[in-house]
Amino acid sequence: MSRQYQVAVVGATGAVGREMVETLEQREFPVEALKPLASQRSFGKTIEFRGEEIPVQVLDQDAFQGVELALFSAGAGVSREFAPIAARSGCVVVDNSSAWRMDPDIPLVVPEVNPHALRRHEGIIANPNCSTIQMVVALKPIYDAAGITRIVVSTYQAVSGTGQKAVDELAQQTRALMNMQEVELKVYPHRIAFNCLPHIDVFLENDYTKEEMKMVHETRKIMEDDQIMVSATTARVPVFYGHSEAVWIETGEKITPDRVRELLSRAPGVIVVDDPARNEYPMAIDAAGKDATYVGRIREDISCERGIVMWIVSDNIRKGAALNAVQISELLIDQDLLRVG
Ligand code: NAP
Ligand code: 3JN
Repeated sequence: MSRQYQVAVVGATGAVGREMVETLEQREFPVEALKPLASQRSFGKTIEFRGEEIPVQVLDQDAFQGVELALFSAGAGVSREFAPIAARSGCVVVDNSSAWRMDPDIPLVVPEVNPHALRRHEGIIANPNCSTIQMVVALKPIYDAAGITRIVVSTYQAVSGTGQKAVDELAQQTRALMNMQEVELKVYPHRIAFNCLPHIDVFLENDYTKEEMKMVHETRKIMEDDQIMVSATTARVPVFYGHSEAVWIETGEKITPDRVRELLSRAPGVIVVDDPARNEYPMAIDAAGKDATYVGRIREDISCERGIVMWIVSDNIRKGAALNAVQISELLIDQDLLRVG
């Protein structure tokens, strides 16, 4: 019988936390006992795991005693406070927030791209932002074959990236508008139904948003190349699940669209859907609930000699968050790294 582990999920009642619990179950992760943790608000709630209702426990300083692996998705503030406490008690943390991503001592990992970075972990491993993950999964094979000097990306992000309350807001506003009623604005500063907001996270001094700058910094760290120029525009669209991205790259050496298709068709975690003559290209409605990153509309950029353009789609809550965290955890076991120190 192979080894089983004591696993905690911090933020287990949230959109990402619930998906983490489901992913652990679906992938038959060797969980001996699951400890769902959340805030005082969730006291009395239960989380279903392998057909059992497990009581949610309130997160506190002692919550990690005896826990070997903790998947965090309760926001950056909680991660900043509790991830070091967990690591000090001997538990390995895979953190889904932005709290530790850019710390030079903490690995920022996408298993298909930089699994080797896990080797230097000291108890905390960061999971990148969803928009970054799907982009680097698709770009890494091209980077390895031809180099990438510049990336320009525009995202079309689903409301589930903002959590369950935003999913409810899009549904409510859509219903209201179809029934000639007033819409309520609670989560976003403007109506999201039948609209498109060029605004994700807060605006920064350079007029980009924080989400856009996360894509810049995280891409460079994961690809281990500070020279890649990246510019992002991130937009929220009225889609429930699945982020789409129009990605333009300039390569170091010339590469043809056929060669890109060939590389991506055998790349881990990627499915090429690229037959425009049959109206076949990746779409959020097809990616929702799936594990893969879908790539299509691969073509030569007519404005640049070494440019390639493509369309990349993935489920933001799965590969963009929960699945990537569970895949990191699986690698930790495979490489005998599920230990601190
Ligand atoms: P959500 O649906 O609002 O869930 C938040 C979860 O955190 C809930 O379980 C909540 O518990 C818990 N929580 C909040 N404050 C807490 C506290 N002080 N102590 C303990 N638990 C607390 O949000 P979500 O969409 O799942 O996202 C959660 C976090 O995941 C985000 O803030 C972000 O850092 C990260 N995230 C990352 C990505 C990515 O791109 N990789 C994507 C989405 C989210 P209660 O139910 O008890 O309030
Ligand atoms: O908006 C999206 O589609 C992704 C959202 C990610 C997110 C939401 C709230 C806080 C993050 C993140 O993962 O970067 C954070 C955060 O941890 O800063």
